[in-house]
Amino acid sequence: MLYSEQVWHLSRSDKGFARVIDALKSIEKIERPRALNYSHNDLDGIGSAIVARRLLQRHFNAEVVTKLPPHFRLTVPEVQRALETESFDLLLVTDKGTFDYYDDFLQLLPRVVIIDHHPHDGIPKRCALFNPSAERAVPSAASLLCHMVSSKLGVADEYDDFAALLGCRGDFAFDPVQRISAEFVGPFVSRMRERLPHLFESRLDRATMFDLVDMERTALVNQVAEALHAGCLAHMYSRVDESIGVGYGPSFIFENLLGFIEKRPRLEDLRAPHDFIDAMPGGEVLSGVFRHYKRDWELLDKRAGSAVLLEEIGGVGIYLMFAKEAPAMQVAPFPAILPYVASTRLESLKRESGYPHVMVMVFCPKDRGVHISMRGGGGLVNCGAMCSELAGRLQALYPGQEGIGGGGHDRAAECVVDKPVPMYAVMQELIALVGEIAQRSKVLKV
Ligand SMILES: [Mn+2]
Repeated sequence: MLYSEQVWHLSRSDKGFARVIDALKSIEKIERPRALNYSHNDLDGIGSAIVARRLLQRHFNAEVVTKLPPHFRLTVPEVQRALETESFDLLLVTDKGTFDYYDDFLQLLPRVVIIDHHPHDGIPKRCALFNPSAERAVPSAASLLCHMVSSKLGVADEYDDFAALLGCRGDFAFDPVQRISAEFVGPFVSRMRERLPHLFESRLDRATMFDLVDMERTALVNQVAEALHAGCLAHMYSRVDESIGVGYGPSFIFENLLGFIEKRPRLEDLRAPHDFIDAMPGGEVLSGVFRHYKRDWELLDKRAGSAVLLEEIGGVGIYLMFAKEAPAMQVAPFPAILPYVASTRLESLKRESGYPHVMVMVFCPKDRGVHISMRGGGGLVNCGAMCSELAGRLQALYPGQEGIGGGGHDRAAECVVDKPVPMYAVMQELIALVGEIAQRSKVLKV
């Protein structure tokens, strides 16, 4: 199917898509509408914010305020605070989950539009929601969903294409070297491969965080996306290197991408990662951050060398990795670098162990407590379910204790347990949980 056909088909078959288009069109009658966009602070969220901003500005002559807060779910008090000093005609929430209480924003503003690709946590009924992944697992990226809306309205141009492609890359929705794509993003990725083939060509170079199978090769789109991912950590590196001086990495990358687009570079002429970085207004700072990041990656690559096989659950080898994050990432409440390094181990552990699938559980002591990341599982052992079960058990053991939470996707999830819960208690519960699930799966097999 062609991408244009997919968008046309969705606009007819997906009620949420049609509602989002209608809700956006309703600001057409306002002369200079004002829109407030909250987006996720990762690469996909930034791609979404860029496509959304350009759509609102160019098609609706809107004034857009973009916010990329550090936490995932948007809360009512947060929006209330933003509305204390300014008023808006539209609230657009992109790549920030699907929660039923998002309907409550309608008490604050006349129009609320949600564009998201996470499994829902209660479906909002009154605001306009476009989320093809809400009810069943449809891997995609929010920046592509924004691009679909922009395409339907006839606005998306080559720079929106580029921003959406980076978002899809950031969320692991396709792999240019292995030439595979999640089904939903397939038509878009094929179109991009035709238009900008040099971004997809496999090249012999340092493997990036996105090169999970073949460690000898990468592609330009992976290299650029990795530099931008590193840039999102710029504020963490500012704490250890004063010369960086970035207050908040995600906003830094958002502004740099907008500045890049403003110069209207010919994308087909940019042939190396540095052609992109140098074309950004903060290119020099980004280069410095990227150097820190690559050094840290090497350090963590060594630390991640010692994964031990804990158990086998239904044919999936469960590995435990005990390692610290890079020094500058000690205070990060989010998966910074180590979990991505762990992902690059899945393929070699699979080969070594002979299991058809493996899962890596990263046990990472940080200044604030313990951060556990789970990766892999081959769709047989669910990372998100395990992380939320572990968090639930620890919450029951330490009632009233704040800072315990866990959940995520099928093949990538997090569990964070803040101090004063002792590290041994977290380890004990984790091991007990793996033991129980293994036991259960053996009983079921018999
Ligand atoms: Mn996303």
